[in-house]
Amino acid sequence: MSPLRCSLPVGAPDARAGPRSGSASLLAVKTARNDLRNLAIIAHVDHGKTTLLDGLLRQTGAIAAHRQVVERAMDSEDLEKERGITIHAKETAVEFEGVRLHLVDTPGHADFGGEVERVLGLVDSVLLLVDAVEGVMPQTRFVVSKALARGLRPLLVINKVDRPEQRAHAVMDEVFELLDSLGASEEQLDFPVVFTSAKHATATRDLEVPGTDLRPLFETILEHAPAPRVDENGPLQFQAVTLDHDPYLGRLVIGRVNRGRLQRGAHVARIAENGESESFRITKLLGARGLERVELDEARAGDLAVIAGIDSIEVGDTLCEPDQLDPLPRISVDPPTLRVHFSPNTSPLAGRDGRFLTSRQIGDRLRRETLGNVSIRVEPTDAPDIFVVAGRGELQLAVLIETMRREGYEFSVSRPEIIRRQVEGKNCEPVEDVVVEVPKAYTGIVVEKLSARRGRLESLDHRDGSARLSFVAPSRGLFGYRGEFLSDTRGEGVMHRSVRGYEPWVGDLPGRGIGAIIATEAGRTTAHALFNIQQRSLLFVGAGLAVYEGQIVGESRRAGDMNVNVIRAKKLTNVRAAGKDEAAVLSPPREVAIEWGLEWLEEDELLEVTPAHLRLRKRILPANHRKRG
Ligand SMILES: Nc1nc2c(ncn2[C@@H]2O[C@H](COP(=O)(O)OP(=O)(O)OP(=O)(O)O)[C@@H](O)[C@H]2O)c(=O)[nH]1
Ligand SMILES: [Mg+2]
Repeated sequence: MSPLRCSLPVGAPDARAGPRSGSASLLAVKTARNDLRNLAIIAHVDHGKTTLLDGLLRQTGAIAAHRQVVERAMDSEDLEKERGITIHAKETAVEFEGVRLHLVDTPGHADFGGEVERVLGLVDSVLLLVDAVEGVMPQTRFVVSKALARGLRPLLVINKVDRPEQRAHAVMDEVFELLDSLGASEEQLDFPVVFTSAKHATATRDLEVPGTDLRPLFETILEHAPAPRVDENGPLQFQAVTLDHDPYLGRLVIGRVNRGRLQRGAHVARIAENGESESFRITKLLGARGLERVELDEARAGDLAVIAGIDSIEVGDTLCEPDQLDPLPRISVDPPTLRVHFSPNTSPLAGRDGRFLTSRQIGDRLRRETLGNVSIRVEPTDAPDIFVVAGRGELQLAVLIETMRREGYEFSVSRPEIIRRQVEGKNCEPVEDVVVEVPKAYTGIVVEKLSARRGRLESLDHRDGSARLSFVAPSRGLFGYRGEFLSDTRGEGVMHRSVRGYEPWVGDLPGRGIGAIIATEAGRTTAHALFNIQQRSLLFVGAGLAVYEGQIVGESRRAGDMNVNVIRAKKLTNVRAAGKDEAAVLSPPREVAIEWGLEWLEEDELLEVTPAHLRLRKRILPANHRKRG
């Protein structure tokens, strides 16, 4: 066993602590904006960040008390509502006793970690939320390491204390240990603690005294979150951190005034990534107030502000006065760990429901994505119609794929592959913290499967009837495991993953192990043909569906691909005894979903994406060509 790590932890301290430096500020007089606090809410997925914001908005009247129950009001995007998770960081502002609090909600899922990293540049402290039952989880570690690297002091919020199984005091210790292990300073270790039930919108500083509203949390923020210390009178410096879109105002650029004042009507210069600058006039300036945005005449240093109507500003750009160019360092986030290839859809069913099909349209759309999404990278390849798209995980790529298909794009996506890096001269690959919670009886199977995938068991705790296992495993070894895990644990297991860093490449790992069932002819599937095949396989298609030669219609129960005719009709002589019965006993097919499909694919296969369909296929469609290949 060699726990040796060519350690490049994801949370390695960032020498560039925050984008709030800048040469001209050396002589500046900084004063505290006591009327303002800027905070990000950070946590592992589902620990209750967005729900807590509902409570804060409601208590300050930003969500009217009489309004119907809104749940997770800040999760305003369609995909966020559908999946019940936050995907993009968003800011809001509430007033409490004359102080304006800018609060930035962040996603807790590891794949969207880049969103957390970039918005930490907007704030002066963080509310670290930890679930009173789950405690410290992999993404807690990630977000804490990023906050510490920026010198931010967390305010600890232990949430969900209404749950009967809560173990808030033990969780406090876990957080202390985490901070300590990540090298927190004395000041950072001396964090204040508030216990909340975001669901009931209550907070208390003393668990023995139940909370009645969120006032104790507001008070803790005013007491412990530092006011921005800024130079309000120096020359303007504003950095664009995120983008948004408003149906009326168009593209919105959200950022922080680092120095000076940003005024409506002012002429400013934008400094782009290549160092070039261009001037324009600020025509629309806004600020968040609750769930709305209001027009402003001026935003002062320390304020988070929104600029509308200027299409050229990109994330990371600095706005300055035209005669005082002083760009802030660009925003840097951890590099992507995973890449896939996007290419035009070449299946025989291509172009039936999409509007944007060409490699040029796909390439343009992907490049547009990178302008707003700092953790996605797009590169051309030697082949003119294939693009490499690199990101932080299958879910992040799946969200991009789903967004594009809803916009009318068609394309194919290859199997994800991990991105290796040279670390200290060694060939390394991304490894992840994997925390698994399962009923005790399933401990054995989980250890067996993850060990085969080169996971290292780091700890095993029993709590009541369940076991909590922590592994470190190569990202590569985890492809395709989620589905297996859910079936191994009869749907009762929970698994959390978060990239931890890089370790030496562990060599080849076993592939999928099961074969694909491949259609040999184009046509419509018949119940009769499928019925015969389903004995030996798990089908991905139902009866009466258009298929083509080379399309993957199911998964075999054993290794090795199998070519089958799925459009075969029943012999005429048997017609009377036929079809209906077979259709009735066809098991429902497994629906092809994006993340699952990406994990399922082998190298010689593709996921075909259209607005209306997701299909799996062989890269080479004719069976006889494949054999020879
Ligand atoms: N019992 C209980 N459940 C809560 C509490 N706060 C949040 N929840 C539930 O936890 C789930 C996740 O809540 P969210 O607010 O979406 O969590 P989040 O941290 O914003 O999640 P991501 O943005 O996806 O990382 C929801 O089902 C909430 O209803 C709480 O205080 N008590
Ligand atoms: Mg959320």
